[in-house]
Amino acid sequence: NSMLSWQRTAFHFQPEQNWMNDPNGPLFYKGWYHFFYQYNPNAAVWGDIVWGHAVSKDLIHWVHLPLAMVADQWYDANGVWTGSATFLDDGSIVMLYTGSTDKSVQVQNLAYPEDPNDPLLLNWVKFSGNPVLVPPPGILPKDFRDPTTAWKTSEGKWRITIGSKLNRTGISLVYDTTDFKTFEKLDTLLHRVPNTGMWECVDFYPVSMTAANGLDTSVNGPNVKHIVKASMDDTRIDHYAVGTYFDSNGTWIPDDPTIDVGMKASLRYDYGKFYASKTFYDQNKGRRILWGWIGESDSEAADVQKGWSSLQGIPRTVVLDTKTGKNLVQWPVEETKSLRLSNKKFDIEVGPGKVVPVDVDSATQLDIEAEFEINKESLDKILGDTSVAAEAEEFSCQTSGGSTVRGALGPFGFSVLADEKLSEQTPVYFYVAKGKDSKLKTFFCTDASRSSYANDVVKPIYGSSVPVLKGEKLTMRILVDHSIVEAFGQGGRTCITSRVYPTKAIYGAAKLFLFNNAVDATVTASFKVWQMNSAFIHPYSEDAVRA
Ligand code: DQQ
Repeated sequence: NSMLSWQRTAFHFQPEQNWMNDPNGPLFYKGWYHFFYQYNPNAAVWGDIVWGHAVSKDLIHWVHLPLAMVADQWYDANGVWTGSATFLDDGSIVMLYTGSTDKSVQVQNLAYPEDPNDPLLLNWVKFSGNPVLVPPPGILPKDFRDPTTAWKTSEGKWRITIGSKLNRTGISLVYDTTDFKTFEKLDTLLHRVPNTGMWECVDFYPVSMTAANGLDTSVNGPNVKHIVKASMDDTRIDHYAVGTYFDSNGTWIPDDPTIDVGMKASLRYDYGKFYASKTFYDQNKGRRILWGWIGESDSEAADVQKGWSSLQGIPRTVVLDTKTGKNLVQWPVEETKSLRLSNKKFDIEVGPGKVVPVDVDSATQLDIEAEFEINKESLDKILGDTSVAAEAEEFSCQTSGGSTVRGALGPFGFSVLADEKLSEQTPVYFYVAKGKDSKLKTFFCTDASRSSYANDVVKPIYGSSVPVLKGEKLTMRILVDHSIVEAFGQGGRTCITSRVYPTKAIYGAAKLFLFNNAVDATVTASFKVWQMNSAFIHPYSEDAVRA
């Protein structure tokens, strides 16, 4: 539908049409990044799920390939669901995925490439002995899905984990195997957290406490922490926690039990729209990369009308924040920069209550990197002024009213996808609040409440607090791509992805503004804005995949 066609993105991965959800089995093989995904070839809504497939040399420019796996067996007749890839010691690939059987029982199946010499991995063979795992005693038939990439035990076996639940307790089962055909269930669970419901798409991987590179999934030892991530079926949020893994019995415990996986206060990959994510180790560049499914925030009717639904977020490198030791940092893969066209540099002082148009030609495809500094006089004045109320304890992006509610030290940031009159806009901003201890706490938010005149759209205010260490300036990066805004606060400590559907701020009418809604503070913003090229995702042809 041409009325809505501006919503299609220019540099985010999406199929040519119809529905997409979870990322599946990402890997790098013989010079190509492979991306598989949950796909409905028949409609723009979930159903008839098979594996879509695409390849890229750089994680940005993709070529669509024929479907990798379809629902052609009794053990996946109701859907070829989410799965993960593992590289065996000889460099060959095994894929484990969930099948929803002809009776809608969730089972795990094994598949492998038909021709290991084919860099495109076009054809997949399903193991004749499938399924390789059925729900164990005590687990309901519809609560057993999404096997992880396998990692090595110290005994040299392979180990995987699979999400489930027991009543309202989210759990992750553990199995050991040597051949991916027969499995031995451990008596222990990787982890369990009461009152979190079904755990989908569990992810488990090591991160370095000292180095900036990523770690292959089997790496363990001193200076290594382990991340457990689970996608909460009830809330549709990807929660993670940092902790310690015990190889001897396949268990894991969080560093801080008060922010255990899935608890309300626990960490999230992203405080906006972001779900069913999965990481993989990129042996090509020694990094761990995170893919996340970005669904729509419009109505199903609108998706049907436009003929497609969902995007994938720009792949992000993920590492432990070695400065805090407590959270991950995520950042768009470096290849994203290859799309940057002309840039403009700005240094602007913005007084309290001011809005400044930023002179960039077109504002539908942007990469913005910005640094903010609150004027020292304003800061000292507020910190010394006892009449400025402590509010850090109460403030939250979601409930404190959004970007129009003015505090002493914020909000300030950018309004993206805004029309000339700011009747539609999506502000991405910092809010700095004084606490009862007279210390400052910083929040990073995106306010979609005025993002669109459309009335069939969810328009949330998203965000969270963000750690700011002594001496650090406030920094943000924003990727804007027609109907998606991905925001990275403080180098990727807090990330917020929003889907927005402006009706006026489209094509040439989309503008960029800098604003400072603080009552007392003057801020200086130093930033660069790049126009972003399109990634021109290609349909499959011999030419398109010629190396
Ligand atoms: N999507 C898949 C399941 C998974 C869910 C089905 C998460 O395997 O649990 O499309 O979005």
